[in-house]
Amino acid sequence: MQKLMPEEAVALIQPRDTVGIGGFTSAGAPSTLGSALLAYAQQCWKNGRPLALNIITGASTLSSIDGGLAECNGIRTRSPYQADRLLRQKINDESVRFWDFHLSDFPQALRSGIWGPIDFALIEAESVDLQGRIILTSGVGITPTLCHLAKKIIVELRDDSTMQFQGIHDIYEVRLPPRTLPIPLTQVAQRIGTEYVQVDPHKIVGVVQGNRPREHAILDHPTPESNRIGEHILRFFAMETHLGRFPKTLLPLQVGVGNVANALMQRLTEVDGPQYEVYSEVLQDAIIEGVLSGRIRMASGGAFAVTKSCFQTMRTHWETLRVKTLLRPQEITNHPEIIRRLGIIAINTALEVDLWGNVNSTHVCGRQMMNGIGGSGDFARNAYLTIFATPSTAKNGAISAIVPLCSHVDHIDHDVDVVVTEYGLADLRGKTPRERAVCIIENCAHPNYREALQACITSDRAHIPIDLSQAHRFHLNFLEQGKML
Ligand code: 0RQ
Repeated sequence: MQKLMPEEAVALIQPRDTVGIGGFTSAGAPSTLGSALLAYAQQCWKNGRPLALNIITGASTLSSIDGGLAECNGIRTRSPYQADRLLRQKINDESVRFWDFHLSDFPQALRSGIWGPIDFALIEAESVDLQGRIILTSGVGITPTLCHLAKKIIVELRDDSTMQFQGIHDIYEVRLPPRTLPIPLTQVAQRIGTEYVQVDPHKIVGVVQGNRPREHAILDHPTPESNRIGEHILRFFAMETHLGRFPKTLLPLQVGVGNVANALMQRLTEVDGPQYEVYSEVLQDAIIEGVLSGRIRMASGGAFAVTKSCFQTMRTHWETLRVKTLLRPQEITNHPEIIRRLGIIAINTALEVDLWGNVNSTHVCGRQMMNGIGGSGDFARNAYLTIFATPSTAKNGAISAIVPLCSHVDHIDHDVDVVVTEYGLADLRGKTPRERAVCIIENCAHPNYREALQACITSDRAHIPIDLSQAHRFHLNFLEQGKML
């Protein structure tokens, strides 16, 4: 296999190529190749020949790719998810084409050919042998699918003597219909695949030595609001267990991305209680802490999306972690069949929730893309119990997260069981739309917005008794005056 310098490797890429980046978030993404690709894209831009690539990933990726390439017209099309401020701006001014996609479904979409040929896969690996067996690192995402579909593969080798990833992965690929088979995963800790990704070694056109520092997640400290949200969920879990609707050991938990989700998980892990399991998309800091404290028996995810300090902790306790954690492709971490079979309790974060239980996770005021639906839809539709959490207001109270009618809907009322803010928890199960609205206003809305929300419910007889003339009043106020009331 040919050894290349990073700049030689990325110079193989041509304008308008479709390039897949391995890993999931920045975990397991090839940071040395990312920096070299950015320098190459900047040069192309200066020469009046922007790269304008079609970039596909598992989820969000390196800032050199999403933010960096976006700045120098290096991205023409992007899918399935991103979380970068600058790229978000380009998507919203329509200079980057963005296809927002359920993460579990994205590998199948690639296999189906809808994206056309994939020219390059850029991946990070711990090792690759002459038979084409690749051991990945801290994130999997769509890497196995990319490796199978891409015409050419460039591997960035990152061998870390204090943290050997071999053995942590469970690589299993789903076939295209009509050859699809049941996925034989019935337990969180079960292995159904291989430790490595098998590729045709002839497709590996270059191997680069990784020398750039890893990019790590940045998380804020828990806020009083997120702690209170955690308390409400804990009380709810205790009650459901007392009523015999949850087993004493809970059901496997999935917890979404971001600050609120991490803070919630931290709260769940701090308090005493039985051991439980995690079957999630990303393993953030609080999950690693839970595994190390013994509260979490087993954690299965797609990536270690952790902060720098947590990564250091992982190094110290790697021998414990390597037997209590597993990394799988996103097609498996988020697969509807498995989520339904394992009976996952899914906790995700919303931008806004309406009085009827619909949830908007993606579009501010129904127009401006935030990040994308990610895996939230995979879990929300198929979980045993679906919880959406959000602080009751955003932007110093100018925005209410509880609105009369969502300005965009990602998760429909039928998929949402519980809504929770720092004020309380609304259990929507078995309630009519009118009962739901009252329950959400009384338990979740910020007191400053309760009266205005109440005024949006009409006394006219209707299954969904919304006053349509008020449906988007909050959003229109925000667009006109910068505040919802
Ligand atoms: O803005 O960044 O300018 O301060 O949105 O809000 O409260 O910090 O919340 O980091 O948890 O993200 C839904 C975006 C929440 C995320 C969302 C503004 C707010 C702030 C961030 P600033 P917070 P979080 C997969 C799980 C979709 C994908 C998903 C997300 C910024 O969770 O992208 O769920 N979810 N994947 O001020 C305008 C509103 C707002 C608002 C908040 N109503 N209007 N702005 N903000 N509410 C499954 C897994 O297993 C991982």
